Amino acid sequence: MTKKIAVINDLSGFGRCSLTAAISVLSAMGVQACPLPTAILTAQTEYPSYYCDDYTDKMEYFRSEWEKMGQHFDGIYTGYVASVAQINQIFRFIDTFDTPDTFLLVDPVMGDDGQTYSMYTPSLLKQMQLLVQRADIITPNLTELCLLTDANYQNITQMKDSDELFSTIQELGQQLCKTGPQNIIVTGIHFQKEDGTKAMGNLLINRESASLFSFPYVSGSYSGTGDLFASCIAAGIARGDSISSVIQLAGEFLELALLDSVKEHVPCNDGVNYEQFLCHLGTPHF
Ligand code: PXL
Repeated sequence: MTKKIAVINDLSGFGRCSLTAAISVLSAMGVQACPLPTAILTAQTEYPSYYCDDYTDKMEYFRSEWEKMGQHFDGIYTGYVASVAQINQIFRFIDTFDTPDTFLLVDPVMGDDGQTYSMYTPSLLKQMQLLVQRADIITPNLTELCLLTDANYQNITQMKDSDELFSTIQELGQQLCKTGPQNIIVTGIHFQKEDGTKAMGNLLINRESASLFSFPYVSGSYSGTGDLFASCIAAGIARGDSISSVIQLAGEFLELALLDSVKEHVPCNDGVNYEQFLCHLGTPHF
């Protein structure tokens, strides 16, 4: 049976992020995406100008209609949220559809590179912290991990010793594991390898241990890469891949897309050239 994931995210015309990323990645990985749009935007919010049609009031229709249909999901996957009201709608959705055989992946989208996105407010963070506690797996970048744990981003990114850096991040992640998700993948950690080369790491943290997946560093902070990564993880879990193998697969997929985007001088707001590499995601990895 084809696995099914409810994807709660916005639809942005430009930026190759949110639902655009999720629907294409899930489909390429053989998983059905059931989109619940939180907003429809002409382009993601980092562009200098965009128009946003907010769907918060429509979210309840999706929940109640899907309940009437008797739908069941193998996974629920949430991404960018524009407001506290949207997170409250997500709680209602989870109360209806998060059964014991459903996993909940929360990508706590709030910022990047030490900066928060324009929708961020302290009350949104509080509500996101509660949502994270309900999740089975979360995929924060380092900025979002620091927000969730009230840690100092500057102090952490200034650490030169990568052992110290990773053990600090592991401790923060395990702090979150105590009250919530069994697995945390901290994405986009910049560090220096022993041979002095720059690298980009994803750290998988659970209550007992942590493991690092490292990839060559590619310059530039592109829109949607976090969404593409989380989408790979959601689809991988649904189709039965091990978490480690799907982190590796997602990292290789993003590396190809990033290298091509740098070569083609793609503007960061446009997101990465990933479409031609979707075919790499097709085979399950156990
Ligand atoms: O990729 C995260 C994201 C998703 N959706 C919208 C955004 C952003 C990041 O800025 O603006 C609308």
